[in-house]
Amino acid sequence: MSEVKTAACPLNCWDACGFRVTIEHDQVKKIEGNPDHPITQGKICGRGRLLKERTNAGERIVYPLKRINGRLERISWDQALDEIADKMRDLKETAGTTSVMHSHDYSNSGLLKNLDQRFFNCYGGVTEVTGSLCWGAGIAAQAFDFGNAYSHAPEDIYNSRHVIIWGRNVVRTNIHLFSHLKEAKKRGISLYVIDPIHNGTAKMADQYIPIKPGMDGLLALGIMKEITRLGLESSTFINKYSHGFGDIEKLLKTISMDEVVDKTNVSRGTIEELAKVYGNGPTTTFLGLGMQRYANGGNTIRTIDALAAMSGNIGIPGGGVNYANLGVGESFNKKALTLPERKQNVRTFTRMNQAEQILSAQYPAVKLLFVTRSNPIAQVPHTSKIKEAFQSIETKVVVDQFLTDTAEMADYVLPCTTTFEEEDIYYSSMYHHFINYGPQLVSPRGEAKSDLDIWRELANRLGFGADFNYSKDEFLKMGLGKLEDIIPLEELKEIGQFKLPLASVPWHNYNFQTPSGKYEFTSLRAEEEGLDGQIKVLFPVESVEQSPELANKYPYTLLSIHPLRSNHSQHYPFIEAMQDVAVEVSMDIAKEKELKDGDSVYLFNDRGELKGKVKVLKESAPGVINVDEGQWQKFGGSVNNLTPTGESDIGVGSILYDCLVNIEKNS
Ligand SMILES: Nc1nc2c(c(=O)[nH]1)N[C@H]1C(S)=C(S)[C@@H](COP(=O)(O)OP(=O)(O)OC[C@H]3O[C@@H](n4cnc5c(=O)[nH]c(N)nc54)[C@H](O)[C@@H]3O)O[C@H]1N2
Ligand SMILES: Nc1nc2c(c(=O)[nH]1)N[C@H]1C(S)=C(S)[C@@H](COP(=O)(O)OP(=O)(O)OC[C@H]3O[C@@H](n4cnc5c(=O)[nH]c(N)nc54)[C@H](O)[C@@H]3O)O[C@H]1N2
Ligand code: SF4
Ligand SMILES: [Mo]
Repeated sequence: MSEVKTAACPLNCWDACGFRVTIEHDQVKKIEGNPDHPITQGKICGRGRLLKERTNAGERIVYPLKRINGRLERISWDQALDEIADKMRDLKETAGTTSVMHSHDYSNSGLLKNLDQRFFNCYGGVTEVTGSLCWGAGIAAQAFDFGNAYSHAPEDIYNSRHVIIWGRNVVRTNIHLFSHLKEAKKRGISLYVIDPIHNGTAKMADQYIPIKPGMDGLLALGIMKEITRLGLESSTFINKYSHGFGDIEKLLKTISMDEVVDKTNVSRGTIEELAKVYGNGPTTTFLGLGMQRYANGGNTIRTIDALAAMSGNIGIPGGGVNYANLGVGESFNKKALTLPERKQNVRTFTRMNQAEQILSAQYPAVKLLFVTRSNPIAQVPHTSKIKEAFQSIETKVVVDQFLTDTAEMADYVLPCTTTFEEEDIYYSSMYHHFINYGPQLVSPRGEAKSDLDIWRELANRLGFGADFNYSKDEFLKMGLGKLEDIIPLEELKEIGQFKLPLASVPWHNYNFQTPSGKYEFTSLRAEEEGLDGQIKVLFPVESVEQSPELANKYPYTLLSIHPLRSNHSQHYPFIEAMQDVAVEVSMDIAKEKELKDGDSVYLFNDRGELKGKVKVLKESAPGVINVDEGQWQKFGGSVNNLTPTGESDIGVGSILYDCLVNIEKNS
């Protein structure tokens, strides 16, 4: 007998889809888009569908493993949990709780996944990772400018005259926005794509603008200068609702249009056209995360925000700078789940720099590492460093479903359930306003346990079992907090998804969450934090402008964008065509190095090297190479062998794309 149930996608993604899952004999048979989910409308991507393989695959880890004589061998849960709890108890007494480190990310967007932090906080507080490989610089930028990062409701796009896709790979990463772009085009709304790589979205654009990596801030300044020359700025917005525009005017005086053209790879004519596009709105901008993964990333986003603001595109239907939708995550009561007040000690390392910090930590040294919801060996920059750091830790515990590059290094691997084997509420603070409910649909494979049950059993052994003595429903209600007043858990379970009551046009009342209550071209909050609140001209750290000698040795910019068919490292094992390193190179590099499709090459810089096969990019900015992120060691290795561990100017973000390399043919 087969049954079709409503469920939700747990993957870290803009779209947070609703599913219809066919179950037969306690097995997942088919995953489709939920036609009744207002955003999903029956359409999902291959990553969602492959969650079936991720549940049913033979390669799944379904028993606890322990390294014995160098090999990972099956042991019982009792043995694994007893030994880990003994170690934690011992460390608490001898070295202090911060000798335990928790390295995690957000691969599963379930609300209950936050309970890992409850566990470590109740234990007494550990060494935590902070900052973001993903979007930190942009979040900080929008916090300075608007006071928060909110997006317009998806359907507001039809109020726009022009749409700018700026560094977002929509066709790959945000497929439901792509559907809206197609419809918007049909309705005569014009579409511009600004990206170093001519991606699938660019194919559909009225104009594709191949910007040089990391130069978007300078381009935005050029457009603002042109807007003021044409008198297209919004004096109402500037005078009534903003603070600090004088500083922008001063800065624009110092900008030479020739320099803008030269450094951005964007022509004078295109800059004028973009000035008219912003000046004759409503114009909506969809920012991706690509252009803020640079040392100047925060300043870049702030400059683009300023462009949209001074041209009067903020707070109006059809306008906005859509980057993130933090209102979604803020709607939950996460503190009730994580109990931050329970930690007595804490030490923080950054996600980017955890390797260096582990290696230099002394008081106390890191003795026990927990990795959950992440695969740092593949996803964190500078692979050789992070490997060296993890190797230096006595005991490593990895909670995962598969034997990833990180799990391969573990002393204990604890098998966790997949999304269809557990119940949760799923959401993404990136695009739309819906939250989704996902019920447990099948029994856990083998002996896999949910993350929550693992924490619960360890807590019982460590003497704070009472903090986990709640049912799943009680935890879900705790996390829903005030939301329960408008959407009781039972009702959410029944309807499957719920639209949060968030503004469809953020800042429509011009009440910004900044210190002045206005839009801040110069940020008072930044000044309060002891930073210079002004927007500037800043360049990537690995660029001709900032590091001419390095650029001489390593003349090309290496991007490492998100793969089409995998969510980061999660789907590579199931797609044979992905099990090779593809090195995409711009035409000028191909010409200079005499490269053609299929040639074996290696990329290198001072941090490492990576081998792969060439694919020439037909259209792109010059001097650009791309290798998609997420590749496994056994299929050729992660692009992070080459990437830098530096931090963005603001927001403790990664600078993964601020990376120079050279390339040679394999002899
Ligand atoms: N298929 C797929 N979808 C995903 C994911 C996945 O792994 N696979 N991951 C999800 C997650 S966690 C995230 S954070 C999002 C990310 O979503 P996106 O931001 O759309 O994706 P990225 O791959 O980070 O990069 C976006 C684009 O930035 C461009 N870019 C790079 N440097 C620059 C620059 O200097 N200027 C400009 N203008 N553009 C630049 C790249 O060429 C790329 O087209 O995607 C989510 N969706
Ligand atoms: N070079 C380069 N590196 C990048 C990026 C880039 O653009 N370029 N992008 C960065 C970005 S935006 C992000 S968000 C990060 C993502 O980095 P990660 O989140 O580390 O990447 P994933 O491959 O999604 O790894 C997640 C792991 O979590 C496991 N997992 C899935 N569900 C669960 C669960 O419920 N519980 C537990 N315990 N484990 C689970 C999966 O099996 C997988 O092994 O990568 C960053 N790294
Ligand atoms: S990965 Fe994203 S687009 Fe694909 S099914 Fe999941 S939420 Fe939808
Ligand atoms: Mo991300």
